[in-house]
Amino acid sequence: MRYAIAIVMLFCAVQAWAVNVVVSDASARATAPGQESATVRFSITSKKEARLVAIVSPVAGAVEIHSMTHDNGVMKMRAIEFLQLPAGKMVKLGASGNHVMLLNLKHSLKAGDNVPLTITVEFADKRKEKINVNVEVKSSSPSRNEHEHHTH
Ligand SMILES: [Cu+2]
Repeated sequence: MRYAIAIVMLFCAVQAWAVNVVVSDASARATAPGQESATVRFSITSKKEARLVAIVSPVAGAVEIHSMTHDNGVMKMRAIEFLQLPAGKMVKLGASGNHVMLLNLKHSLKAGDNVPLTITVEFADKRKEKINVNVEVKSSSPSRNEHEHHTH
C-alpha cells in the first residue's frame, strides 16, 4: 500500500512540468449524522493568472465557493461566482474567509474517506483546465471551534 502511494507521488512529480495549477492539502471534516453540508479546505496555486470558476463532487448535490466579510461586526457569507487566482500566488481556502462548501451531501463523510473533487480553472485566454483532487476526510474534533454551517 505504502509502495503504491510512493509510485503515485513519483508519477505526479514527473507530470508536474505540464501542470499550470497545483492543489494541495485538500481535506474535510467527518460529518455528523444528518449534516448536509461540509467545508472543504485546500490550497491552490496557478502559474498564470486565472479564476477558479467551478467545483463539482459526486458526493454533493452542489458545491459553492463562499466569501466571508465583516459588515458592521457581523460576519456575512455569500456564494461567489469565481475566485481570482493571482499568478504564482498560493490561495488558501479554509474554514473561514473564502471557503468551499459541499452542499446537499448524498451520504455522510467518514474519517478516512477520500472524496473526489473536480476543480475547473479558467485562464485569461478563456482556456480551461480541470484538476481532479482527492479530499481526505479527517475526524471531526469538537474541541476546536470551527466554522460550521449555518444557514445562509
Ligand atoms: Cu459557507
